[in-house]
Amino acid sequence: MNPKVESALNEQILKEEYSARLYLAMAIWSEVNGYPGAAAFLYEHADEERLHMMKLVRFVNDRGGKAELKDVDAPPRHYESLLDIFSQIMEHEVHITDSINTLYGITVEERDYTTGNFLQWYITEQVEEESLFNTVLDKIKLVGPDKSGLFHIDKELDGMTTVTTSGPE
Ligand code: OFO
Repeated sequence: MNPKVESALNEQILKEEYSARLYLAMAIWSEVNGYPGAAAFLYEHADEERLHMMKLVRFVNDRGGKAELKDVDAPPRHYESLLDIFSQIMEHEVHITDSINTLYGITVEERDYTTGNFLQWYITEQVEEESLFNTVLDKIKLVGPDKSGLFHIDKELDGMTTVTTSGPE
């Protein structure tokens, strides 16, 4: 495997692993602060991020490279509110989208079209995630600090599954 692409994929593995930990930390905060629906949603999303990481791990190894695990930072433990959580999620996902786009750019520069093709799944996934989280964030902004509004949003989040883009396993 092209060493530049391999190293960039390994950086992305770290980012996906951090994403899983970030959503886990947010789920824990939501659960102990009276938002069981948001907790269920975020626990599920943490699992999904781990799948994003695993898909990269398997790809790197299958293509003759070696997936590397690096030190993962601890995510924040304290959050101010659901608004704070979903604002941070949006910011984080925009950063992940940038990172996937940069990675895709490296595959083009290195003429590694197989990896570029594989990354299409992540590009589509990011579009869907940003749209989903934007919808949730808009709703939270709309109700503001109103407790009964937040109660309803929390209930709605319980039934909302996080997006999984179908595609190559
Ligand atoms: Fe949130 O999609 Fe992976 O990181």
